[in-house]
Amino acid sequence: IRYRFPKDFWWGSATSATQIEGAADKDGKGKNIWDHWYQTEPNRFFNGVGPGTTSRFYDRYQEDIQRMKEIGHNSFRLSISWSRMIPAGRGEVNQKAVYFYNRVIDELLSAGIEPFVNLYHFDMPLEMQKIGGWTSREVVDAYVDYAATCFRLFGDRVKKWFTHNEPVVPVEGGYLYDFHYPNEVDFQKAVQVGYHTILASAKAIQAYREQQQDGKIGIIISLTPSYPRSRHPADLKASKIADTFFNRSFLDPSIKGEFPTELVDILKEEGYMPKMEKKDLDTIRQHTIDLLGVNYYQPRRVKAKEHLPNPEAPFMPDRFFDSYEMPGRKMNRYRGWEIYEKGIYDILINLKENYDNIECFISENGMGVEDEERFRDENGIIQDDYRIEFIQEHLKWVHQAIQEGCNVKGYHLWTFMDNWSWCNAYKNRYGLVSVHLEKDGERSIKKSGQWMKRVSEQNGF
Ligand code: BGP
Repeated sequence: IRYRFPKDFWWGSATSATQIEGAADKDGKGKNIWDHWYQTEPNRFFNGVGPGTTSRFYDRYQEDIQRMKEIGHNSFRLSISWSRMIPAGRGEVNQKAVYFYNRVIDELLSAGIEPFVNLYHFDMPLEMQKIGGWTSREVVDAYVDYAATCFRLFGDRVKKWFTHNEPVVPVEGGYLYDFHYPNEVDFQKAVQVGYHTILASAKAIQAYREQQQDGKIGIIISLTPSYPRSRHPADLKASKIADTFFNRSFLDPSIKGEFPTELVDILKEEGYMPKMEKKDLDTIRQHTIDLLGVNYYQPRRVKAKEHLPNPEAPFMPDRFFDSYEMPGRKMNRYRGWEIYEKGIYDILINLKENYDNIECFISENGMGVEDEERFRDENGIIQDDYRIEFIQEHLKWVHQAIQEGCNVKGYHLWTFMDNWSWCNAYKNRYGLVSVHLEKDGERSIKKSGQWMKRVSEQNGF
């Protein structure tokens, strides 16, 4: 074994409730924004396939957990669906949801798999969106109550909690670039949403500690390391601003308890400061995370702006930089994302050097590929060698970072089994296990799943 990982390394995968559970209107679940958006605009992104059509983990979790065990997982990330737990977002708790999540947690534990539980994965309850979603302070309070309820109900067995997955995505998708509900373009709202998410995270952490829970609590952030086109000062500056907007605006408050001054200066100067209450900044300062989840898919390539921004156009972060397509870059052409393995190492080194070497793990990394059925061999196994190579090349860099002292505790792949996705339904498949939708969701372990089994059993490759 050439690449050996530290003892007790977390090997597993990540999922989210909306993407795998199905049972979208079963057993008292309330609607969330995805159920609603699909109902009102089924062909916008979803190719006519909505969040009701998933691998049906809700009904099939027992066999799926057995499969996780079979491929060597010692840990697994799921999210709790807020609108399943508390259908209206606040108020009454749905006992059938409590029963379901209890069963999943217990089943995981008895299979020797540690549950990592995330509280918010893009799935705002519709009733909460109606009063403004994350733009609303009331929603922050409702979220904190929901979080506290989950800690109380499941905290005896769940010891790794996360307040949000990728808080930048609802900001970008919902309020800047139009790919998440409510698909508005409004920089002021975007700032408010980002701010409230961080505040909600700090308040949930506070609630967790007030309950004297003995696990760890953190946040999952997608990091897109920013690389300038050249060492020219204008390119360097553009890259730094992009990094501040998309990475540091969530990393800094989560770990250091404060927003980057560069960001605050821009917001002040441009007149976009969020609405805040007096004690908020103290709350954010006092309740920082124990553990960081890093999602990494792609880098951000940046150059100085070539043309002055149109002053009439709505204010956007990219009025400070242009994106840049590096010649010769490696692409995942299905998703349109660049593949740059060393990015994962650069992220980890940055955390070591600038964020106190916070305890972290790779909470998502993965490769979506279209039409994988064409790779199914005569034994029914999908020969996804490209995925094995993708994982392996990233793991080499994670290994290197560990050799250099980075505090990395695990690697979770996106994702366990092929799932429904926000903007392309089932077009791209990411799983270690395939899900055959035409054959009633039949599962089969891909070659990458068998490979992951060996990697986790040998703790390396
Ligand atoms: C991350 C999300 C996941 C997942 C993944 C793949 O940003 O946390 O929910 O969907 O990206 O992206 P996609 O499904 O859009 O290809």
